[in-house]
Amino acid sequence: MSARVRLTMAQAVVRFLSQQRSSRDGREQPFFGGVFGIFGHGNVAGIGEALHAQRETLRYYLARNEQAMVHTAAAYAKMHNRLRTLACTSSIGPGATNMITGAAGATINRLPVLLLPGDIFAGRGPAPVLQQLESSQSQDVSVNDCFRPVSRYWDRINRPEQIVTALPEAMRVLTSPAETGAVTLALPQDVQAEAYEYPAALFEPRIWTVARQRADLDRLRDAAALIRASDRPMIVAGGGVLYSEATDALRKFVDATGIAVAETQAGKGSLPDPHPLSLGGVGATGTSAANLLARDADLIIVIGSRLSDFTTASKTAFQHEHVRFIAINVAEIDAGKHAALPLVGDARVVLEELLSLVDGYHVDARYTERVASSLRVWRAEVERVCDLREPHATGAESTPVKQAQVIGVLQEMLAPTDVIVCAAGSLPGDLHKLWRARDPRGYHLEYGYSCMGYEIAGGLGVKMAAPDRGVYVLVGDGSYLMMAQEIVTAVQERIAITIVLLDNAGFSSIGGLSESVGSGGFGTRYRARNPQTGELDGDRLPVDLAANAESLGAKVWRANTISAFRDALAAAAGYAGVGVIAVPVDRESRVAGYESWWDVPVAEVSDNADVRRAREAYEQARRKEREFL
Ligand SMILES: Cc1ncc(C[n+]2csc(CCOP(=O)(O)OP(=O)(O)O)c2C)c(N)n1
Ligand SMILES: [Mg+2]
Repeated sequence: MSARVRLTMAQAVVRFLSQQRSSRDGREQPFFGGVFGIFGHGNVAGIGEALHAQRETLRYYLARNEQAMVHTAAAYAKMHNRLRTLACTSSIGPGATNMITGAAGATINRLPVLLLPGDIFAGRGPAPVLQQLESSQSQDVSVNDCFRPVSRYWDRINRPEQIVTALPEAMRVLTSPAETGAVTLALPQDVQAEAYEYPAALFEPRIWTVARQRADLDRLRDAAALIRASDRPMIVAGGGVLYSEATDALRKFVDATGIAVAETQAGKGSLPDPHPLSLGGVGATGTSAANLLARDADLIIVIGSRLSDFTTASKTAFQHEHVRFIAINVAEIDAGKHAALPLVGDARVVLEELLSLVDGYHVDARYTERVASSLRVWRAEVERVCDLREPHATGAESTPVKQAQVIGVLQEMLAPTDVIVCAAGSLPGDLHKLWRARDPRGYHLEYGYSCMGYEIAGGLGVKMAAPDRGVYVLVGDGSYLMMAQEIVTAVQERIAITIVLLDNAGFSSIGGLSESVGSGGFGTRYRARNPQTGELDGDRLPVDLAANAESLGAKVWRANTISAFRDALAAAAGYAGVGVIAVPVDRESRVAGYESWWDVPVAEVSDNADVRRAREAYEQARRKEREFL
């Protein structure tokens, strides 16, 4: 019999994790950068004991909220192009279910995270235990079943030997570019502590090679023919370009063919700025340059994108009558969207092979001139929107700073390799339009799940993955209030990040949306209940988020003007801890939409005339939605 080693299930899991490595293009690295966790009775004696004993080989990080630690792991994985991640351990019950939102975010964004929620006793003896969900239909149910739809692999370890097959499966999914997402191994608390004679081979170092899959040759030839036959092609670059490290291949492809590139939120930085063919963001929050070209394009080459409604402007972005799609993607589910010619494979190798097949093709001079002139128009618009002149004083109160101006200053002052991190609110749209990403890793947006609360937790993961880069978290007051506690974790770990907190006393984004659907911004302002009206339109709330950040251990700068913001940014850059720059911004100064739309259904019947008008406009706009079959 082969060598065996007697360990608890938890000890075996931790030992296995510490030995896993990933490799791509010959670059090999440990797959797990550590384990984040919060202990409770459901994991302290099992996984907790194992992490304590093995802390030299796998570092434990104490987080403040279980949802946040999954965001941190996802951000870490994204920054590592999915070649590394963190594991997350929680207790049973609420500690476990707190991770579900993070799991959904990771799976939707196709980012590997390993979740190890504690679970109720497999042996059932003392049931029902504290925090146990009881069912009258089955004893084989726990709250951890809620992870199933948000996990790409889900398993419950009811016997210690089950990990011998479960752990390699977990790794296969985590390291598969096509299948990756949240992987959940629910670990019953009694089984965690149970010993078993494991095969020693389970703990040998393992290298998971992340392959660069090549596309079918016939389809490549068909794609080349489509490109050669097209007059107005355009590329939509998504996150897959970045994960595949295909930015050089993309640049070579467009330099040779003259095809312009528009970017999704996840793909921003695919063709780093400046480049004469970089149109910026596309779709609902796209630039006028990208959206006008998209409207008339006869061929869209989609690379590494899920084609979400923000990218396609709810299927209104592409209006050419005979528009066709080619989709390069590792995942079949994405490669087939919009009836695309599917090139299932890795972005980099597929682009390289496609380039050789379109040798000699180049768009005509009219196309090139059109791209250049639309970019001139767009750049002038960005200048106008980000106007950095100090706002004038109006009466007693000075005009508040506009969010676009804050973005303008950041663009001016940040180094190209610095990373901005953001997820929800009005910022993602503004950034998608206005930001010029000068480095493939410099623009970190979680816009698959757009989860309020990702920002600070995500910034932590970004900085852990790229300690040499400056990390700037851009967060609205609403998102800050949902999840600011990871400032404490960053302070604990001596992780230096700068948080730019844009405070507009509520939801500028959803407030604007509410107005556009006729509901007047109802329920989106942070105001006190007004005893006269009974509504939330009373006094400003006596809330001081800067003081809150300070109390959590951050160094705080308050900036009410552009020049104060500049000074604060310069000071924060030299600060070795968590810095927070609090900027009050004008809720009503929004960046417009450009040649685009987003499908948000408006009430079909209403007593409110504004709603009826909005519904009319909605029905009109929806006619542009296309079915690509
Ligand atoms: C967890 C979560 N809840 C609700 C939403 C819906 N939502 C999107 S943006 C937003 C408001 C964000 O407010 P804030 O962070 O202050 O940004 P602002 O809109 O003011 O720019 C809400 C509630 C969301 N994206 N995530
Ligand atoms: Mg706000």
